Amino acid sequence: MNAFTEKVNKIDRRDAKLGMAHFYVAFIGLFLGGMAGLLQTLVRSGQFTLPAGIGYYQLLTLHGVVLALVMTTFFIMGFQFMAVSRTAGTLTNKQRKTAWVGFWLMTIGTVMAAVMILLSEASVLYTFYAPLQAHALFYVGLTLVIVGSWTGGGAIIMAYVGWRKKHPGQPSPLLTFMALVNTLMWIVATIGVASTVLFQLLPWSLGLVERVDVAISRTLFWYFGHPLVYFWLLPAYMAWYVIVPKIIGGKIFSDSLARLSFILFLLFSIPVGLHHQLVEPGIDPAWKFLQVILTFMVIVPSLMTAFSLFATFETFGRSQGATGLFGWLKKLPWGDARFLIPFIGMLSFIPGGAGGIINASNQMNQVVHNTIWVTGHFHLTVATAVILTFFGISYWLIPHLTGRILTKAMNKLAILQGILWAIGMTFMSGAMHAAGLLGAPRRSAFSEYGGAAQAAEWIPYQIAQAVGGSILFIAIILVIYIFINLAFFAPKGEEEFPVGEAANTAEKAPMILENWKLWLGIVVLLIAFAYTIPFIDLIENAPIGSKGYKLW
Ligand code: HEM
Ligand SMILES: [Cu+2]
Repeated sequence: MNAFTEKVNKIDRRDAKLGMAHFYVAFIGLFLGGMAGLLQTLVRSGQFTLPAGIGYYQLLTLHGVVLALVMTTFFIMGFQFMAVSRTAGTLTNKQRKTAWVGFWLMTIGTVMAAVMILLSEASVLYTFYAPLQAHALFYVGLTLVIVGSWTGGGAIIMAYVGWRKKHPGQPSPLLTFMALVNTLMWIVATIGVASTVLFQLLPWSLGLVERVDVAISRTLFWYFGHPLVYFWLLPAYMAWYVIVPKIIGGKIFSDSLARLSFILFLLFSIPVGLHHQLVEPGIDPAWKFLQVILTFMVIVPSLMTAFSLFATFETFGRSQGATGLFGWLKKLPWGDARFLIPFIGMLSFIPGGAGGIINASNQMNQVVHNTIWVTGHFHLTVATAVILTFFGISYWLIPHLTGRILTKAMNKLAILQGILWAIGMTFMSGAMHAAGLLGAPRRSAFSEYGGAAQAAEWIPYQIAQAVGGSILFIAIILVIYIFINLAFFAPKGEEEFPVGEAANTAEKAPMILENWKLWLGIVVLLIAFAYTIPFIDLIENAPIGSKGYKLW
């Protein structure tokens, strides 16, 4: 590599600062949320009671909000800015300023929401379902987080448009394309949650209106809540499709296939929220059925992804002389944390995805609905597949941004960290799945339910969850230690920002994949098709609504 490309491949210092600001917040959130998670498992084991008047729901709200809403959003925005800066070029001053405005809006909003939770004014869980009613400042805080993410999203859109103007007729760089798709999906999805917060929950908690329509509020929440999980997942897919191939020394299986799968996620992740409301009265089963069918469409790009990734691994192994059915597995760089940790994430997505198909199936959903099985499911998907991939990204991206390197010793520690996480999650999530099948409810502190025999069956699994939670907390301490090392103390040097190339460089991605009028048009049509009549039904048959409740 010559000096010129070296220089081009390094992220500009001003952009690096923007990235690091996001990662500081994300890792502080990880630590606080992880501590809450540990305490939850201890409470649920029956061996521990919370001190100082902390409520279980207060703790659980903190855990859900800080990890699922805040830590993920900050990490993702930071990573996407860096991916765009690396592949479409340094942000312009205007773009960077916009991104900073977004960062500060999100940070102020986060602090407001967190303070309200800590003051015990907002123990409404991260789904903030009405008729539970939080302090208005909690809703204002969440609104600022969303508006901030739109502002940051605006910077990504500007960077994309700028690149396209300078390179007419050319497909955009793959990572930039992917960051753009995720941004567009996020903006369309968050319109739902912003609507319920601004038009329903906020006026209601301010006392401007007395009652709220619960079913409409939940439907708007889940219009957002399902694509939210794809907002978490697609950045992990960016790493799996584009970064991991480069780390192992291989090639991206197909650039066009990767783009097509992202477009399919854009189309099919939004008009499916009713699969979270399968037991909700007031929505005609026909529409639930339709949205379940649309949900299953997402299996197509998921399997395309699995196929591409393993094709990359096998092709690489065989190029290194591997023979036999599985000989290529031996050629993969198992000692490299940047590969191993996201790889464990990919593996956990296999049972995670299978569980998702169960949850989305009407009949099986009746068995697992509101049990702790569901919690087990999303700790496999977001808290393992996605988060391990984020750790894997951090282990090269943080030093890249701070001008340091991941030393051999830190790499070893990182591997230990990833393996501990996987073991802890296997205990915790496995026990959650099992207890859920035995009927144990989610979102519940310890109870013997008046000595009921069924509740006694859950206790061994709750103890296993606490064992898993404790192992996970050790892994959190390790990841924070490594983060601090990479941010402040590791030796100076150049850590690579790996970006893969397609196996077939002659293949030019079809320009129709960048026709946003077309794709966003289809998105709008699908949403209108899936949601218009259910919404008309909900409005026409609206009950008088509910007053607010504070049950804590
Ligand atoms: C130290 C690691 C972790 C531990 C020990 C842990 C533990 C737990 C436990 C025990 C619950 C369920 C409590 C209940 O339903 O009563 C829970 C819920 C939850 N966790 Fe975690 N967790 C961890 C990491 C994560 C991560 C990394 C994320 C997200 C990225 C996450 C997201 C959630 C969410 C969204 C809930 C649901 C909250 C609700 O039902 O309102 N957790 N966690
Ligand atoms: Cu969903």
